[in-house]
Amino acid sequence: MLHKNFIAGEWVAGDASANINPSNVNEVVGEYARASADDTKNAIAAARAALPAWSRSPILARHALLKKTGDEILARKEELGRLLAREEGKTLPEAIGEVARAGQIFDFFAGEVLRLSGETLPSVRANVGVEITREPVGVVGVITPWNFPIAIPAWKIAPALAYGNTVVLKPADLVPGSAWALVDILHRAGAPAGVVNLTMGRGSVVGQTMLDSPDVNAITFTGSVGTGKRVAFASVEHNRKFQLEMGGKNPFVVLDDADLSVAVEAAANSSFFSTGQRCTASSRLIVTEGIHDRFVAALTERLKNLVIDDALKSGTHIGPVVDESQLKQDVDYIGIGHSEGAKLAFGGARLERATPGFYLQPALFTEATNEMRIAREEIFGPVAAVIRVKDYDEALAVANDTNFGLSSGIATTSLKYATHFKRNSEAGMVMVNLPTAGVDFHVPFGGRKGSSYGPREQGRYAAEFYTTVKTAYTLA
Ligand code: UN1
Repeated sequence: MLHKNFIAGEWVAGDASANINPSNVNEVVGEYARASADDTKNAIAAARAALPAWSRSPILARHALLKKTGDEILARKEELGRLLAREEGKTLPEAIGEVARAGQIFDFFAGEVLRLSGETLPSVRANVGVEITREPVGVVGVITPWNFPIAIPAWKIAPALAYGNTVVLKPADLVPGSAWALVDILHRAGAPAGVVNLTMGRGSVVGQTMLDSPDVNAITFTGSVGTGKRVAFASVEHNRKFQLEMGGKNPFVVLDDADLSVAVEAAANSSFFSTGQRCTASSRLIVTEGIHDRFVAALTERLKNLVIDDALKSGTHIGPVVDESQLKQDVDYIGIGHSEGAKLAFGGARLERATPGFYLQPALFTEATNEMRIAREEIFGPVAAVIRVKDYDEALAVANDTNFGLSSGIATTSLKYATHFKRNSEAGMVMVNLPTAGVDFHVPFGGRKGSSYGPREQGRYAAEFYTTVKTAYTLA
């Protein structure tokens, strides 16, 4: 069966592309239609046509749609988790967790619909009142990456709909399956025709058509720095609102006074779980010299015990890399680390498993410096570098010496250092004795510097992006 695009309330066929399982490249997860530029234009026109009614729809209609969608996602989390693990390669427990997160996000925004509010206040002029309300932005283009095939579409679409916008979703070409399932659920949960549209396919066709359209009022994007810049330039041209979540080069600091097992667990999770394919992953482990050798020895032991195998196999800790070109990038960076003089303390080899897939051993470098490319450029794979520092002050300076600023972490038992780090780390999200990745769904998400642009996503802060403020004055 061909999984079609969804435009103006209809399933629309297109050129088929095979969705391949990275744990077993002989297995086709499904056939998915690629949208053309015309399909994308039709989807944008449908979203525009649906906007007046949806933006004024009763809050109970919006609440019901989001609630029903969240309920179905949660009820089907095992099955949708399997689909997600098969198309993306994260382990089944990670995938089920991601699906649950998507369901909870819809649930959260179903609640937010019932709490929409504004402000009324007196004017500085006599007998004049002021009302401040939030209105939808309009047609929102949603462009999502391959590494969170359902959670990221959910955390963009749920607030978009809650605040009365209509949507055109372009999921990453590598993982259309979870996005298709999500749109199918929204459709059956009662989304009126045109309110949610799905255009799968290539960035150069679907994404570019969205960027060029004067009818797209806002674009929310998660992905690479390069594509993010293109979204930004095109959006400025059209006076369009945009929000970007891009790369990270997130530091995880380990101080002499850290609880070693807490530090090792958080570092292993930050750097290697989900195959290191998270923008919140930590690829720089900044370790003070008193604990350095013990930390490296314990982390290496931990890595030896990790099972890298088929994402669906029980007992697998780390699934495959998502595809051939990402694998090549990871392996290239391991070569670059070598040639820059870092020492490969563990891993980095390609692995053979029962099925042909993109299996890579986690790679841990030591003796790295913060100037090396492996410490400055986002790799987006299971590759991390330990940087040895003298003390906390140097650790903080190295942690902040990066073009990125998404998340950061510190392992310490000192309240003084934990407090200082929370205040002085130049990142949007700071974790104490916790992994840099793996965030809650009800609080703001986002970074600073080269990582992000525009308002935060998720939680109540999502309203900043998905609404525009109106100030109305009335003479009494
Ligand atoms: C997480 O760490 O829980 O693309 C979420 C990404 C991020 C999401 C990370 N936008 O990896």
